[in-house]
Amino acid sequence: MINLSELSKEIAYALRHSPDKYGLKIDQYGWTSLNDLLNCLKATEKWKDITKEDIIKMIDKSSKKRYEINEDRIRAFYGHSIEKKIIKEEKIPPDILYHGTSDKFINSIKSKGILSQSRQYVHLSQDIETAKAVAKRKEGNCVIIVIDSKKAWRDGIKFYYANEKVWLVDFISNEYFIDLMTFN
Ligand code: HQG
Repeated sequence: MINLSELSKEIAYALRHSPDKYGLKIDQYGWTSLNDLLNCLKATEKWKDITKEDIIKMIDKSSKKRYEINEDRIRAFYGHSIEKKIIKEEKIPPDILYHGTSDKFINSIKSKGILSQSRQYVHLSQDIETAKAVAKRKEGNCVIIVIDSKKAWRDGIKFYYANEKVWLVDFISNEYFIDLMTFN
């Protein structure tokens, strides 16, 4: 039986962080060859029986929309940390967006703004539930920062669309923080 969650993590590693380790070339929009990815996984003991259908199933069954297949290509919608910046589609954001984080980071975020850290973009959530899920991945209490994306966009900040729940931006200054909500 293929463990779909482990498969998703392995593919995240290959498409977002370390394509070189898999011998994959990622183009400027994040695409790579699905066959190359399959062949490289099949060469390992763990994934020797993997099929294209397993990858399709993993994408379909996941609660998060992380990957997209287009004919013989696959890409991750967000999360990249590779050196070459992935070009994302610029879009007008909703008036309000959210950033889920940990109370451990909040003092630094309050003074420096939201930084992309090891990733190419800052990740923002479309709704509070999504932001909570993002925050829960981190140690500590969840903090949700409410962001005035309408004002930021009017000020010329570019917003990029990742999927229905995830928006990307290069940096969010603390002047756009409307509210902070803390959860245990
Ligand atoms: C924090 C997952 C101190 C930031 C999620 C975050 C998302 C600061 C952490 C996607 C800071 C980076 C991305 C500052 C930001 N000082 N800390 N000035 N500015 N931070 O994992 O947004 O499941 O790189 O708040 O669901 O948590 O992988 O980013 O806590 O959509 O598909 O630095 O990854 O999706 O953490 O998560 P991350 P993220 P997947």
